[in-house]
Amino acid sequence: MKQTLMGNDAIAWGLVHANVDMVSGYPGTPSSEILATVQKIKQQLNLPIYAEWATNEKVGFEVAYAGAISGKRTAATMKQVGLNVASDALMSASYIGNLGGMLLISADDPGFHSSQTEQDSRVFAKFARIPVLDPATPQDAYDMTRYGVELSERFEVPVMLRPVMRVDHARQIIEMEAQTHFEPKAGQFQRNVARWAGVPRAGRLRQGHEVLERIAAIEAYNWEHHLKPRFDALTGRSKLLILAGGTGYAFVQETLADLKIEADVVQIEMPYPLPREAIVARFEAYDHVLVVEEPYPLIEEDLAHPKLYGKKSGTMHRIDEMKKEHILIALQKLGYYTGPNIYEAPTIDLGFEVPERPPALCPGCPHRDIYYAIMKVFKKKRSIYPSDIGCYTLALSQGAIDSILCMGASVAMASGFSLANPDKTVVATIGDGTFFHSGIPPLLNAVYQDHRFILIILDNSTIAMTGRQTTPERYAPSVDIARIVEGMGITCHEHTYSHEMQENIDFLKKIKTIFESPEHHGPLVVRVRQFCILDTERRDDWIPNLFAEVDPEKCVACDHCTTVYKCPPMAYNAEGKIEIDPFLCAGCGGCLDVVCPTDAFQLDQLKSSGGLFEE
Ligand SMILES: Cc1ncc(C[n+]2csc(CCOP(=O)(O)OP(=O)(O)O)c2C)c(N)n1
Ligand code: SF4
Ligand code: SF4
Repeated sequence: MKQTLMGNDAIAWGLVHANVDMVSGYPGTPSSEILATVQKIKQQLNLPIYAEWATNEKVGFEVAYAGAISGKRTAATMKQVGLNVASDALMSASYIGNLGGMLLISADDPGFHSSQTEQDSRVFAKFARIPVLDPATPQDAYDMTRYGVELSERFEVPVMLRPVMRVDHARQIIEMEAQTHFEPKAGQFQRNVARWAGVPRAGRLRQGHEVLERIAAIEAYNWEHHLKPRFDALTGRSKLLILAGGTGYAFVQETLADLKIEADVVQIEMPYPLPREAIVARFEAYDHVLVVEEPYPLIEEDLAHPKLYGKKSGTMHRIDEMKKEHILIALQKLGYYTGPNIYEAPTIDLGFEVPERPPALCPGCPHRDIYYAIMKVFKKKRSIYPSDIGCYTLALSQGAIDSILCMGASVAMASGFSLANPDKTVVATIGDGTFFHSGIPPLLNAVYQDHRFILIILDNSTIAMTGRQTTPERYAPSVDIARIVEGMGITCHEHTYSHEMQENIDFLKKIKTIFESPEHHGPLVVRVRQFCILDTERRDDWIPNLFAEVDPEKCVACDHCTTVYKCPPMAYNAEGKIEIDPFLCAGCGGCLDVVCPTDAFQLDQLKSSGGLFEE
């Protein structure tokens, strides 16, 4: 059956068609749609699948891994930086192995589209000594998902599927199973303490030898089943051989066709483990071997050969994502193409400058108001603002954030900043999703070591940034951030976001007084209950439908609202004064008081009474 699918949907269908009935993951672009689509398929076809968001990637991996140890077919999904979090479990899982097939799906993001690093999950697979499959297209992603589960079962080790963003989010007409005959395996844990609970040194040393034997066997399998048939099919008509992994394979084919160049091309479907000797023996017939892969030079480093050209040799780009222009330039450098750069983007003179539009918080997002209030109460000169990863990271453009590292780091960095800068007030911010993910251990650390800072938990009861996935608190009301904090023996100061800015400011002034009082010591935690404007389940309970407009007589174009408050509907008109775009304004009313020094924001009576939309 043919079906147009996005890569992540293809992976989800691949899991279902591989009879995977336990999928556990943590959201993160570009991987998030995989688990969400499994959830949809489960509902549509009424399938008995466990498909749930875990509290973080390590937890997600471990849930799936225990299922695979019990003989079930399972999968864990995450983005590449999530694999850092799950890596502790992965490293040991590779020693111990599994019985049922387990697919670890780690989606990479070459080009940093929505990630803080460009790291290469294939390198992690090599580090853990597990095989990795690198799809070039959504069709590959579907096929390799099914194949990866089988491979994992055959060799009793987790197998990694490493799609990149251009595979996750590309759409393609896919050939897939027309019918879903879902036949999951029953879980049957077989007690085997020596295997499942092997301890150093005796148990793990033996398993270490098994890891080496297993990876050697997979290497040989890679040659027999993947690489040898591809090398045997080459024409040998060109002196150039191209080894292409992931999207590189698709880009190479298009580039060669565009430039009308003949070359032998081998797709490297499993970039680790590679049978080096067998591969380099095939280099004899060629003058040059170009490696096209992303983002790191993994294949190039593993094959290390004088005829090899790629990122390390400076022939291919070193950073940023794959594009045809990079391959054209490499072909020029190697002397196989002497024509013009047909991919160079033309410069078009529009006659005006297109203003930059950096990512911004949504109109009406409460994060904006809380950051504005923080800056009003805890003045920049006397404060340090460590923050975290979530929608609120976008408050960077308000000047309300001084540091971002990785999920959960705001809390431990607040500890570090407070120790290193005792003359400053450290005001850290973190979302509820990130607090559950990895914010709790550093807070425990700060409590028992008595580190002095303020932590503001921005609790919108969702993981907004990656598509509003669930947080534990949302669907399990017994999970209460305040009680978690109080369980550490400290008070959780509660505030409910108000569209009246002065109320937010007054609350934080009280917090400042408590924090500065001689009796206070250690971390002071605040939980601000708020909402996400895209959260349709809760939005109407929060939005007061107070739409704003600007009194042109009062606006002095001081820039305060466009630089410190920064709500997207606020823009300059032809007279250089601020106007509010009525179609962008969300009616949150947040800007009506305090924000404008000349009080130019006022209620748009017509729109606020619904008049603008009446017949
Ligand atoms: C280790 C890791 N996993 C996943 C992500 C993807 N990610 C970015 S922000 C975020 C969570 C944001 O949720 P929350 O802290 O509740 O803030 P909100 O977006 O709701 O304001 C996630 C999962 C990441 N950056 N790093
Ligand atoms: S998606 Fe929600 S939390 Fe994120 S910026 Fe928009 S309103 Fe704020
Ligand atoms: S009322 Fe003001 S703060 Fe709220 S969305 Fe409209 S312009 Fe932005």
